Order: sequence, then structure tokens, then C-alpha cells
Amino acid sequence: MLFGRTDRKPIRIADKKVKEWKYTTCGYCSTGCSIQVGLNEEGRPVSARGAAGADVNRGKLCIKGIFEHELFEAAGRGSEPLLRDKIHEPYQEVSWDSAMDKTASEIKRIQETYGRDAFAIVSTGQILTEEFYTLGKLARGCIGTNNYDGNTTLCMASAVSGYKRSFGSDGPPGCYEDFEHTDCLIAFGSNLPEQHPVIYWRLKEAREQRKFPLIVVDPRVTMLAQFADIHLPITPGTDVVLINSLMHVILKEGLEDRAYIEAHTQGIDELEKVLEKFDPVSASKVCGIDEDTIRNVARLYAKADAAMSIWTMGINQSTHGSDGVVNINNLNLVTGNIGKPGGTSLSITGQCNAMGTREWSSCSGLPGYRLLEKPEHREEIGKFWNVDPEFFPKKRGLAQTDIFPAIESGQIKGLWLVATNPMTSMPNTARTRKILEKLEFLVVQDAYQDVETTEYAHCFFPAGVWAEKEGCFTNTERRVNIVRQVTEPYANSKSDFWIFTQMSKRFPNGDKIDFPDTPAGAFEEMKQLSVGEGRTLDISGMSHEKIEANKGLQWPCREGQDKGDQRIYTDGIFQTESGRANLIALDFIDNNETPCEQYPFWLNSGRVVEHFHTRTRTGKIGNQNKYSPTPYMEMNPDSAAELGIKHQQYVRLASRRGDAVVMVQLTQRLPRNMVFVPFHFHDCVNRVSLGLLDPHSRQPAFKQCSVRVEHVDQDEAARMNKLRRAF
Ligand SMILES: Nc1nc2c(c(=O)[nH]1)N[C@H]1C(S)=C(S)[C@@H](COP(=O)(O)OP(=O)(O)OC[C@H]3O[C@@H](n4cnc5c(=O)[nH]c(N)nc54)[C@H](O)[C@@H]3O)O[C@H]1N2
Ligand SMILES: Nc1nc2c(c(=O)[nH]1)N[C@H]1C(S)=C(S)[C@@H](COP(=O)(O)OP(=O)(O)OC[C@H]3O[C@@H](n4cnc5c(=O)[nH]c(N)nc54)[C@H](O)[C@@H]3O)O[C@H]1N2
Ligand code: SF4
Ligand SMILES: [Mo]
Repeated sequence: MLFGRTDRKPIRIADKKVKEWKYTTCGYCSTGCSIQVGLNEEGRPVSARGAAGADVNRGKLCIKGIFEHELFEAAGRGSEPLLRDKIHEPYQEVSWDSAMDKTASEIKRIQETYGRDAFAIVSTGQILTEEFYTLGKLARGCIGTNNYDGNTTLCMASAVSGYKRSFGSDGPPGCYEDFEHTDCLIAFGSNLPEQHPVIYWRLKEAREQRKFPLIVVDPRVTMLAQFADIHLPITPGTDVVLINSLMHVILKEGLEDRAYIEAHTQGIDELEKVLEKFDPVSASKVCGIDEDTIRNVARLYAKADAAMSIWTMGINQSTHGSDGVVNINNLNLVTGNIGKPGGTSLSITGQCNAMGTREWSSCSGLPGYRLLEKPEHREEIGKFWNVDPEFFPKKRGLAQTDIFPAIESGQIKGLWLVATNPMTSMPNTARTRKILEKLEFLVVQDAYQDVETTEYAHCFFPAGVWAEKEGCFTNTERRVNIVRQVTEPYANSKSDFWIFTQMSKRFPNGDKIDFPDTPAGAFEEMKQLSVGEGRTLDISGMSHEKIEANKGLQWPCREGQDKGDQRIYTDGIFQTESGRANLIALDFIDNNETPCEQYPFWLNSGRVVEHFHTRTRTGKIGNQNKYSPTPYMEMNPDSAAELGIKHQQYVRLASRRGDAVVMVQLTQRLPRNMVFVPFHFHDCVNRVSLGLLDPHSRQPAFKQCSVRVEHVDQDEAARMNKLRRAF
């Protein structure tokens, strides 16, 4: 029997003539999917599929992974090193030696003239762990600047800071398998189906097997909220108040896990005292969730045998980001939900290797979660690297979001950007532009030459991307997976690993310090540094081969261990001095820029499934870009009607910082007093955003500020929009 339309030819999937499938790991998000890239007869990547038997994705991939093999030869790749004396003048193609010599001499000139810390390095969450380790060695051991940080300050800094405050150390305690054991899950500010589609698939499978309540806290009706049992459309920036109120109810009704609190935590008395005033009636006035719902959710969560929380940028990107994380940890500690199957505080990480940089890059310290502040750590690394420990600073330098203001105020004169595009990703574009223009020397190291930030650079290093290189990524659940090289770096681009090791030879300490020749050599060093009394980040039981054979291994994985541990803190012993987790009482001060008469809308920003960040990759892949080719803004139809705005009309979005022209998409996903703009487009939402900093993590509050919406000339806007769609 024939079904459906019979007058159409069946869809044929083109035969890509794959000769060989090579194992590697996805380079977009932190889910950590195992991919096989198909190579044709000439060895060119022509196809991709999810690796069967990989514990994370079990054969699945999302749209980004499926088309990832197309990015190697996408438009705008950097092919040769570039140099120029002045910005905005034409670049000259130069040899690698010339580009590196010039950069090294500029670093030295700046350091000699203005001091060692006047040259800063800002890296990423998107290069390989071995590259991070090597960059750390270069930055801390050879160049010796203390102003060395990563774009992860825009992303995971609040999670790191919150974990450290609660548990004494960084490191997500849970894993994806927890979905299969949990009896209740709260997701705070995380839109899994779009941002971590394969983690969402794992959650969905688990819910189909064993129905358990999914509660989503998000001011927007996200895709995840649509699948939830209960959606809490919270007032932006007030998650701390909601969680305080949940704990208020739990403690008042005696639903806490007293035995766990007494055995494994400290600080309950102070916490209980502060929670007194967060009764559901008072809290509801601040966080916008009604008192009955607060009580209902508190009871559901506390009565579940195992309950877990996940969160992403809705928590981290707030002036209460670090506090939000601490409070999620508080909630799980008082209900005894840490380190047990289905009971955990699992931060959903962002970039593919945001974990790798936390672990090994030395960004905020020294490798392996070691601290600059601890003399014994400086000694240990000094000895291991053959550097005088006195060469290391004694406390961490500026975070990324403080490095930029330090350029503005003249303390920092030179900058090296590695795999990050602040012209599009930082709040307040106009300010970022002025800051970059002030630099005496800016070097940009990126896989794509056409990133907006290159416009402000003196030197450009074309880097290899993703599986043009070899090394590891660590995912959200502490799983180390291997990126195998499937193709050569594009044109004359070079791996980041190569660039760092070559650069080391241009600094005096570079002769004394041994820089391994291969990423596998760097991995061996990391392994040696990972062993030690009480170290959770132990990878001594791993090797590149064993990681590939297992399609990823979680840390800790100690020598002799077959597989790593799925969870940490299972014994209730934490990395604090007393071994107890800290319960930290949190008050709430509302310091957000809130809607007012002049700027009546909340501005919320985030992501869509088909694009990744500043679109250097996904903007050039036809099957992804076609879904969102244009900067746009989601708006509630009622508020649009009030302003006389129609679907797909262009409008101007204005804030106290600047303005941006976007196309309106009407949707009921948003409340009437909020607009939402994906941040993927240049000269768009970050021209308008404020990005107040979290006091603990220095992460910007990208998601909370206020704007107004104005009419613009439609023809002019359409013409401008066409011009900016360069690719
Ligand atoms: N397709 C795709 N996937 C990605 C990325 C990408 O660019 N594209 N980027 C990766 C990276 S680096 C990251 S960090 C992650 C980000 O992943 P997510 O954090 O899931 O994504 P976002 O869209 O930034 O923000 C999530 C939600 O936070 C909500 N939110 C805003 N304000 C608040 C608030 O005050 N409280 C609460 N509870 N929620 C709030 C927003 O409404 C939004 O729906 O995604 C990763 N995965
Ligand atoms: N308004 C608003 N702004 C935001 C956010 C938001 O939600 N709202 N989210 C923030 C978050 S969570 C993040 S993570 C940041 C991301 O901000 P960015 O890190 O600035 O954005 P990306 O586009 O990921 O930039 C990474 C760059 O690295 C390059 N690259 C990729 N792979 C390699 C490689 O192997 N080697 C080298 N050398 N280069 C490589 C890419 O081409 C790209 O130019 O944006 C932040 N900005
Ligand atoms: S879910 Fe993340 S890791 Fe998996 S294929 Fe998609 S982008 Fe890659
Ligand atoms: Mo991120």
C-alpha cells in the first residue's frame, strides 16, 4: 500500500562515498558527543555520524555535530599569518617566524616598559586540554603575566566560584546517568533541547522509562519549559530568593535530611536564621512565583527519594550568579542530595572544553586545580616545570572582565586573544571597540580570519580547528574524550599546540622548560600532576588510547582503575579544611537594571539550536544558517500590538548603552514585559546589554537589563540588514 503523496520522488540521501570512518569528539557544546567523521577516497571529510556505543550520545548527534565536518573548509578560514603596524590599515601576509618574532618582541617591549602584567592573555573554552596545559606553561612559566584568563568568565565562572564556596573545590559532582535514578529534577535557566540537545535526549529517555516531575525555572517558555510538568516563570535575577523560600518551607515543615546536614555540612544555624524572612508570601512578591507553587515544589523536591538540580546561564549570567550556584548547592545539601545516584548539583557546562580549561589551563592558578596562593603548589609546579617558583605570582590576577577595563584605564597595553571573539560576545560593544582600539599590540589567534575582533588586531595567527588537531576535551560530567585528528590544518594554519610551543622558544625560560613535542606528551605530564593525596582530578588511569577504546572516561580515574568514577563526594567528604560542605546563608540585594518608564522591557538574551556563539562556524554552514540568517528578537504579541508592531517588522532596540536593529518574531514564549534576542549576531544584542559583574565570579549579567523598542524605517533597515549579512 502507498501512503502519503505519490507524486513526489522519494528523498534520496546522497552517497558520500565514505571510505573510512574516524573517531573524534564534537567541538561545539559541552555534552561531549562521540563522532565518527567519514572520509572519502582522497581522505577528505565528507560526512559525520554519532558513534554507536558511546555512553554519552549512543549514536545520536544534534544538527551542529551532523554538519561539523563542513566547517574545515568554510568561508573565512585563516590561511597565512598576518601583520600590520597600525590597525585599520591593510594586513600583510608574513611567515610564521616573522609573525611570532614580532609578537614576542612586542610582548617583551610592553613588559619591559610597563611591567610584566601589562601584557594580558585571554583564552577560551574551545581548544584541547593539552593545548590549555601548554598555554598555561607558556603564560605562567615563560611570559610570566598574571593577567591571564579565559572567555569562561562569560560562561562558567559562577559555577566554578559557587562549587568552590560550597564544596571547597570545583568539579560537577554528578553525571547524565543521574537522570535514570532521580525522582525529581529542577532545571534553572537551562534550555537543554536547544543548547544541549543530546543531554536533553538522555533526560527525555529517562522520563519515558520512569515518570518523574520536571520543574523548569525560566522567565521564558523555553522548549524545555514546554516539556516540563511545572514551569516557574521567575522574575529575572531572583533565583536566590526562590531557592531561599524553597528551603524555608523545607525546614519549617521538617522535610530536610537532618542526618546528612549533621554529618556532612557546617553553617546550618546561620542559614536557618537568614531563611526565616524568606517565607513564601514575602518571597513571592520578589521572585514572581506564587506562594502555593513555592510550597508545592519545595515538598515535591524534599520528599523525593533522590532529587537533582541542573542549571546553565540563567543562573551563571547574573549579578547573583555565584550566589545562585551556592544556593542550589545549599538546597541539595539540606535535602541530602549530593553524591548519590539521582541526587546532585549538576552544572551544565557550556563550551566543548570549558571543563578542560578549568582543570589544566592555569588560568586562575596553576595546573590541576592548584592555587597560586598556596606556596606548596607554587613549589611543586616550579620543580616540575623547572621554573623558579618565585617567578610565579602569589595570587591570581585579573579576570577577563577586569582585564578589559584595565586596558581602558591604561594598566594593560598588550593583549593576546586565543579562540574568543569579544567584539561580539562581550557586553557593551561600543566600549569593547574603544578598549581594543587603545591597545599598543593585539594578537588574535583564531581558526577564522573574518572574526570581528581581527579588525582591531596588529597580528593574526591562523589556527587549526577542532579535528585538524589531536587531544582531549572534558565534558559536563567530567568525562574526558579524545579528539582524533581527521584532517590536516587548513592551508598554512597551525595547531594551537604548535603555536604555543614555538612561542615558548622566544622567551628566556623557554630553554629551561621542556615543552613536549606532541599532545600525548603533554597528557603524560598532566597525568603525573594529577596524582596525590585527596586529589579528585586524577587522570593517572587514562591514556589517549584507553580514552578512545572506552569512548570517553570520567575523572577521577586512578591508575589501575578500568573506568572512572561516575560521581564525586559519594562519601560526603568535601575538599574544605574540615571535610564538611559549607551551607552559606545568602541575603538578596536587587541591583539589576529593571524595566522603567523610559526602558519598559526586560532584555533577555541567549541562544538558538542552529547557531553556535558568534557564528564563525555555524553562520557559514548552509543547513544551519538558513534557519536563523538574520538578527531577530522574540516579542509578546500583545505588547507588540500596543506599540503597533507587526510580525517580521524591523525595530530598533535601545538601552542606556546603545541600539540595535532587529527583526521581530512574535511569540507567546515571552511575558509582556520582556524581549529575547539570540546573541549570535554581531552588532546586535551586545550593543545594548549592560553586563553588571557578579562580585564573586566577575561574570557579566548578560540576561538582565532594560530596553525600549522603537519604530524604524523598514526599507532602510532591510537594506542595512542585507549589507551586514556578509556570509
Ligand atoms: N545551539 C547552541 N548550543 C550551545 C551554545 C550555542 O551557542 N548554541 N553555547 C554553549 C554554551 S558556551 C553555553 S554557556 C550553553 C548555554 O546554555 P543555556 O544556558 O541553556 O542557554 P541560554 O539561552 O544562554 O540561557 C538559558 C535560559 O536562561 C534563561 N534566563 C534568563 N534570565 C534568567 C533568570 O534570571 N533566571 C533563570 N532561572 N533563567 C533565566 C533564559 O530565558 C534562557 O532560556 O549552551 C551551549 N550550547
Ligand atoms: N548577550 C550575551 N552575550 C553572551 C552570552 C549570552 O548568553 N548573551 N553568552 C556568553 C557565553 S556563555 C560565552 S561562552 C561567550 C562566547 O564568546 P566567544 O568565545 O567570544 O565566542 P565564540 O564565537 O565561541 O568564539 C570562539 C572563537 O574561537 C574560534 N575557534 C574555534 N575553534 C578554535 C580552535 O581550535 N583554535 C582557535 N585558535 N580558534 C578556534 C572561533 O572561530 C571563534 O572565533 O559569549 C558570551 N556572550
Ligand atoms: S549535543 Fe553538543 S556535543 Fe552533541 S553533537 Fe550537538 S553540539 Fe555536539
Ligand atoms: Mo558559554
